[in-house]
Amino acid sequence: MLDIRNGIAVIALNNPPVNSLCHALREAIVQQLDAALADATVRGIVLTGNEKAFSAGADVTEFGTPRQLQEPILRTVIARIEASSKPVVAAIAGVALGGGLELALGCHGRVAHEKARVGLPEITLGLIPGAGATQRLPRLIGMAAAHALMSGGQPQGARQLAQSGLFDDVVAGDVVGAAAALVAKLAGNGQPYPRARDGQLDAAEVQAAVDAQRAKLSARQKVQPAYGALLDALAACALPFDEGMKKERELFLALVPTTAAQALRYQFKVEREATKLPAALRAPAREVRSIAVIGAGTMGSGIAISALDAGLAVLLLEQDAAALERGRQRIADHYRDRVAAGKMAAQVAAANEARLQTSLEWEGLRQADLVIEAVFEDMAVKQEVFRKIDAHARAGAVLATNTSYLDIDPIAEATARPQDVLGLHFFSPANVMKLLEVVRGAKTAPDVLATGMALGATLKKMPVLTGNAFGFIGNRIYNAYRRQCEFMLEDGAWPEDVDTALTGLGFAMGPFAVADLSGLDIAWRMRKAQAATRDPRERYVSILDQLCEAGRLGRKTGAGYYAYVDGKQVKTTDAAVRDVIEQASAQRGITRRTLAPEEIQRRALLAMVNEAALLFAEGVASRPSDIDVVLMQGYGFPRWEGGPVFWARQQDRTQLEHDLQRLADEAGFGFTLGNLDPLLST
Ligand code: 3H9
Repeated sequence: MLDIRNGIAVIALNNPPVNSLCHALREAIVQQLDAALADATVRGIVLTGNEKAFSAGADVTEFGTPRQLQEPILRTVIARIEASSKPVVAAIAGVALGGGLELALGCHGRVAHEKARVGLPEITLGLIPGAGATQRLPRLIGMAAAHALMSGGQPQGARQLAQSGLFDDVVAGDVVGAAAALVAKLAGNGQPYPRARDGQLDAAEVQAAVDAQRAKLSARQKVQPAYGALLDALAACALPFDEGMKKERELFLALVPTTAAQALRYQFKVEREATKLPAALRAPAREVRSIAVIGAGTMGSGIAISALDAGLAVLLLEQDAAALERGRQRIADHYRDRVAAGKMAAQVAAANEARLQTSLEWEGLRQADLVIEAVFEDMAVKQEVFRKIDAHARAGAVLATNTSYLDIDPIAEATARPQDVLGLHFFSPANVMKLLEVVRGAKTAPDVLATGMALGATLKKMPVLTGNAFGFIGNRIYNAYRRQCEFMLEDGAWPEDVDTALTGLGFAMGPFAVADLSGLDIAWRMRKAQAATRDPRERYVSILDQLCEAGRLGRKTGAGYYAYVDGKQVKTTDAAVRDVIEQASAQRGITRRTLAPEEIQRRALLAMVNEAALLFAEGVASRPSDIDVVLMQGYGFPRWEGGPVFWARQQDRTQLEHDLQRLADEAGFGFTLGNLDPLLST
């Protein structure tokens, strides 16, 4: 049934939750359009969605399936709208993303609500827009603005784009009413309806804009096929419109099956899954409106900022007045810098800061719904803190430890309420990093776990459930990866060989540059603590210990694996470090050899896959894909590689097993080989 208001048909897209343009919705649009065109009482058409979404674009679950190609495909729907004998205006509220925005671009006019957000996020899925945006948008808003929207992939506010030429109007109130008024105007003015495809572009300017952008492609963009393809599609704006459309289609279809696009679609799916607890563990969360953070160091202050930004009341507690003052100042500086950089309105920053209380007294804990400890990483210290928390927190409060390695059960047992205790492992800087490992102890109650996951969502983080095992998911895999990289130093590589190979794979930094940045002494302290229980038959690489003994603790001391001059890393390993590494090789009886980047990359990935298999078998991760989410969100694993589990699934199985066996042989005593079956078949 057509909804006709004063001679104008309103077609409202209806495919909850976000109006993704699945086949059934595409068919429904065409049917309604045909009905409106056939109805003599209808002068024109408003195409709209609902408050939350005009449309989030193509249905990503259809990609790579026959449904995606089944007529009417989105291009057909848009062409029908564009050729309509009655004017069609898009009324946009909520989000208009990807194919959703392309649908609006095919209309004869566009009216947006000022709070609407529009964008072309295809690049984040390893694709380019495939329903005409690469050809229509530059003709409407120019090459540079169109390229920025497509290559950035981030949605923009309609108000920001009000002057761009994308919208005919941006309104504060009734968007459908404003669109209807535009329809009436277009229907009555006797002029041809405006079409984005008719915009004029100068061929030489198109080429110059594309050349300029191609020269700016970063190394990370060059390894992802979509960035180059986007420029090829934009270059086709120099061709007649229909030829340009043909070129866009070819490029889009070629990208859909690439490994990068599959990996990015996989990440889209598994990131949403990871935030949901497995069915058996679901329970209603406890309410959290105020939190107390114990420890005002970098981590504690970061957690406090994250909670303040999310609208929670925060009590920051310290035992030392000077440390508390430093924490308070760090938070104040953060807000001052955000405002100065134009990233936060002064009123918002002031309101956030006003919700912060600081204290040296434990009594204040009584008001907190959730208490989180971020003190020194030492079992005895943490247990002592938890005894105090237990004495002061109100009954029913959730008690969290922000440990990155320690067993949370003895920490929970320091209280009389272990069922209320869980781990919340934030990553530094805690107000920036999205990953939050939510650690389940032996006695953690389901509603406490649910509260941890819900807090993650409140803080706009990616909460992932993990079992209580040394290093949880992330640090455990990272340790296995780093250990393998140390083996490669002994085998013949220099730190820069390993780091360059891994940044070549897409990591933002290699493991040795990361170690220097975070300080080698953290790992050194842990190694010393483990020395007594380490089996001497194990392959143990002592290079890091020797660097620390020589006072090379990383960037902060001006030297670690690398030397630093004026804070800048000297790219090649200096003679002193080469000596240490060569001696380590000689002591193990290894004749050093050159390792090709491909070997370095493969061995690093294999080490991760093996550890993933082990920890999944132990139940530390509840889904294999959670491991990929953790590595991606917390450790800079290249998104377009999908994660170690995704990577392993792309490999030839026989070769993978053969290479893992070799990895085990080379590691020697104590290396456990994981069983790939459960990991790769789940
Ligand atoms: C494209 O359009 C290609 C075209 O150029 C060419 C075509 C030929 N499809 O994120 P949320 C689901 S590519 C299917 O939790 P929020 C999502 O999985 C597409 N499903 O909520 C989730 O399901 P579940 C370009 C989708 O409020 C539920 O909706 N578009 C799609 O935090 C709620 O999502 C994009 O890349 C979809 N397109 O955020 C937009 N979108 O409940 C991607 C969402 O089962 N989407 N779902 O877990 C987003 O950015 C956010 O989902 C959005 C809502 C901002 C819309």
